[in-house]
This record gives sequence, C-alpha cells and structure tokens, in this order.
Amino acid sequence: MKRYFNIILSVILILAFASCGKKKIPEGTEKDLFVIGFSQVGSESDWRLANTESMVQTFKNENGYELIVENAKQQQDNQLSAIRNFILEDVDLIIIAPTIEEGWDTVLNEVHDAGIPVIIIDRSVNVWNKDLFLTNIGSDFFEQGSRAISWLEENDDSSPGNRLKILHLQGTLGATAQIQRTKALEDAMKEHPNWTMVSQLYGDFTEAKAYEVMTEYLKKSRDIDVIYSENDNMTFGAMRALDEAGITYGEGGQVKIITFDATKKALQYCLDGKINLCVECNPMHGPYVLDLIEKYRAGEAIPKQVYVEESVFTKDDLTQDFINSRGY
Ligand code: GZL
Repeated sequence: MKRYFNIILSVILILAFASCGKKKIPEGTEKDLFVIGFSQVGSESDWRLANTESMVQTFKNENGYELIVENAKQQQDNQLSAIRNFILEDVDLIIIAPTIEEGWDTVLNEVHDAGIPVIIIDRSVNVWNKDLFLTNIGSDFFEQGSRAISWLEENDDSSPGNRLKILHLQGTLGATAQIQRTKALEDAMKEHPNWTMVSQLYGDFTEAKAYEVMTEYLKKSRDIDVIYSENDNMTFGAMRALDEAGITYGEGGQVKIITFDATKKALQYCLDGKINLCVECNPMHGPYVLDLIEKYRAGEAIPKQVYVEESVFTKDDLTQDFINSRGY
C-alpha cells in the first residue's frame, strides 16, 4: 500500500512542479493565433518606447498574432528568465532585442532544443552557431557612426595647429549600438591627429545617467568643442548639464552636438538650432519583422541580416511639417 502511496505522491509532485514554473499564455488567447514571446531590452529611451510600440501595433490579434512582451529593464538576466518562460509556454516563435552581444549561447541552444524559432531585432548577439536564430533585423550601427564622422570632417572648424576637443557619451557597454558607434569614432580619431578625445563618459543610453556624468565632468573641465552622444536621451541629459554650466551649444554655440536616434524631440532641437546633427536609427521594426515571419511561415528563405532604412538630418534638412509627420 505504502508503495502505491509513494507512486501517487511522486506523480502529484511532478505535475505540481511542471505547472508551477509554467506561465500560462494569456487567458482567452484564441487557439489559432500565432503566439510570439518578445524579450525587449527595457524602456530606457524614447527610441525603445517607439520600438516596442511598433511591435505591439504590428502583432495584433486581428492580424493573427498574440504578442507577449517582457521588459528586461536593461538586465540580460531578466531576458534569460523571460526566454525560459517562453519555452515553458511553448510559444510559436521568440523575438529577442538583446541588451548586450555576449552570453546567449546557452539559452539559445535551449530554445533550439525546444524547437522554437528565434528572431533577433535591433542589436546583435555574438554566438558560435549562427543557426540558433533565423535572422537579425536592425541597423548598421558602424555606418551610422561613419555618417556622423563624415559630417564632423566637413564641419571641423578648428583652426590650424589647434586641436578639436571631443567628448564621447557612450551607451550601454557591450550593446552593438555602443560597440559600433564607438568603433566609428575611435577609428576616425586615428585618422585625425588634430582630434582629441577629452573624455569617454558612460551614459547607459539614459538621460538621467548622462546628466549625472556630464554634470560631474563639467566641474573639472569646460573645454569641449564637440559632444558625440550615442543616443538622444543621453544628449538631452547633457544639454541640461550644459545649460546649468552656462555653456552654449548647437548652431553658433561653443559645443557642436552630434546625436544618434533622430527621435522627434531631437529633430525639433535640431530645427531650433540646439543640435547640429541627428543620425537616424529607425525603431519601426514591426513591419520588417512581420514580413520575415510571414515568409518563414510560408516556407520561404529569409536573409540572415536585414538592415532598416535610415538617414541623417541637419537643420537644413528639416521643416516643422516634416517633424510633425514623423512616426516617432
Ligand atoms: C539602437 C538601440 C539603442 C538606441 C538607444 O538600435 O539599440 O538603444 O540608439 C536605445 O536609444 O536605448
């Protein structure tokens, strides 16, 4: 009798364990919806909010999809646990916007073993086996940096014999956007002996952190000609610190400002002469991802890397109507 009791208890425990970690797919999800688990970096910037909105507006129930969005608050560990939950939920596909490039091999092998396809958006992952994901949709971040450098070369008004003093505001260290935008600047520094990097400050792609590090830096030195800021929200923080220090910037100011993302707020500052160059980073990934998923589901081949369309803007490229018409 005792033996049967132990067997029944074991079965109950196994069933309890299997169900306790298993997050259920949202109640009411129709059976024929294609369920996508989306692990998003966080909500650190205007760009990120626009990226999430693009995905939510694309993968709606009326389009035949159920999108489960998990916000990782810029922590890779949160992404790893969200992805493991998606495996337990047995979703139809997983989309990852990776915080940083490293640390994905183990969890992507677990997803692969579970037979769930993966799409990487925005930044990239650095894994041994590229077959662990279907495709990477995002930006050519080095090209973005190169566009910024080209503009700076054309607008370097440092007098002969004088140095161009550049302050570099870096985004999340290890994120593809940071790695490649930084590489473009650091490669250019080697080609321009009169360019000097006065400092590299870590702003983590957030306004608050950039304001903090910029405020501290300006207590030590005010001798800056250019700020190369790896996203708009860090730029906004730096502008606040410059205002408080009484340092002018933008058109006719002491400091030229180069910023990445080209969100509406940054474009408005550019039109108003407060920012010199906006390098666009297009967050509207939804339609691109939908097209590739539909091709995948139809059994069509899809490219391993897809770059979204992007541009650069100076004041002369902008009108108020154009800015008002922008989706982000
Ligand atoms: C770029 C994206 C970056 C943005 C930042 O594709 O990864 O992360 O430039 C965001 O605004 O935080």
